Amino acid sequence: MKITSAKVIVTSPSRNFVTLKIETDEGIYGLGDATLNGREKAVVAYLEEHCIPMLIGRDPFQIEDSWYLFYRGAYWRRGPVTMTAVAAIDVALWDIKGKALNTPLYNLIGGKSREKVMVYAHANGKDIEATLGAVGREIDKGFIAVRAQTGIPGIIDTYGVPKGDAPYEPAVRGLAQESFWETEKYMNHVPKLFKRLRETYGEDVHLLHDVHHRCTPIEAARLARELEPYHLFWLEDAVAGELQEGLRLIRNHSTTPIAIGEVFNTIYDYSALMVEQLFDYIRMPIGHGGGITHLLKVAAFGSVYHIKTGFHGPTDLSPVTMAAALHFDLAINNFGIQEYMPHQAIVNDVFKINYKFDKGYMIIDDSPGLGVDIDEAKAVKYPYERAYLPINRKTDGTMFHW
Ligand code: CS2
Ligand code: MG
Repeated sequence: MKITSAKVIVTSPSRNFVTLKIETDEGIYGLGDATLNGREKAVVAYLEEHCIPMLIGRDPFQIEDSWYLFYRGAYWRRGPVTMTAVAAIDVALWDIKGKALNTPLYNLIGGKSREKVMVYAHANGKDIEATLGAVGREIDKGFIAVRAQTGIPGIIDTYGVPKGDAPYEPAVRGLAQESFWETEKYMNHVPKLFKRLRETYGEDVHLLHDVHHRCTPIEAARLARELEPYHLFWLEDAVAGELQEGLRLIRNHSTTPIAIGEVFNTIYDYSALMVEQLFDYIRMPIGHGGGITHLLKVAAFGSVYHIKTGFHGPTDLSPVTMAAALHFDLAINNFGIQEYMPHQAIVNDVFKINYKFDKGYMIIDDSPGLGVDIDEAKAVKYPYERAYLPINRKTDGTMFHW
């Protein structure tokens, strides 16, 4: 079998998505998600100008060699743009192989270790009372794990809490919007939310929270320790991931489980943290972390240190990444949990999906390969529009982490 062509499909049903389609001389094609929220066109150019010419004529079954061709062969390695492009190629090749061998992708990576995948929902509200109600609604839908984010008194808008009733899509069309932040107000308020959540819903529901890179290590250590009585499933992105040793401070002060790495893109972002056991859940998604081939290595390395997966799964990763994640989550032993933010219904006009939510878990069918597809004719109906993620400043104007 030979790769005969490849194309990048950019479409925007509710938000921008970038999909790589690799076609072969046997009529089988594979899909990869190349969406990088707010930087979509950078990945399009990287794929079209620098990757696709090297793909033509290759044997799609040579997945390992292709991975190293596009990693080591790039010379300029790592980074979100490069590794999202590598991921899209990798997942598309696994999709082709599954279709060619007429078997679902999970069978190519060890077969099922479980029948279904535990997922967590997003619940948010403008204040604690609204967030309590939102968590209750997700529990009523059947979720057994819920991430809770709340507005903070004195802060106009904060990460994870949409303005008004529109579904939460952080990237907005037009130029980047500014929000303003005060860590102190946030730190003093969040423990009150989780105290109320445990008082209201008891101990059984898994509760998660995303700090979204906004604490210093010592602030994160204090927050993690103050949340200990509420037994969080995890505290996510407590500090900006660049300062790897910052996680040592959190670990020294608290037993609250730590998740990190949705903005990571290779094992090298994780390896030192794993060896020192400074975190508990791998957030790096298949769509940004070099694909299935690389995440298999990352998850295996993590398993030595009792680290589990907890893949990023927001609406800014396409259904192609969600399907790839679910196959991966079904197969590996050290699976932890999967983030599941349902895409808006209009997305299903373009992407045909083979997975569904069922009482707190996701189930994916046994279609060969990934099992998802894209309708190119429908994709054309939704033209790309540049969108920016917000930027975040301290209230004195200092540029901060969003
Ligand atoms: C968040 C994301 O889901 C999460 O954990 O961190 O929503 C993140 O803000 C977006 O993926 C950014 O595009
Ligand atoms: Mg996050």
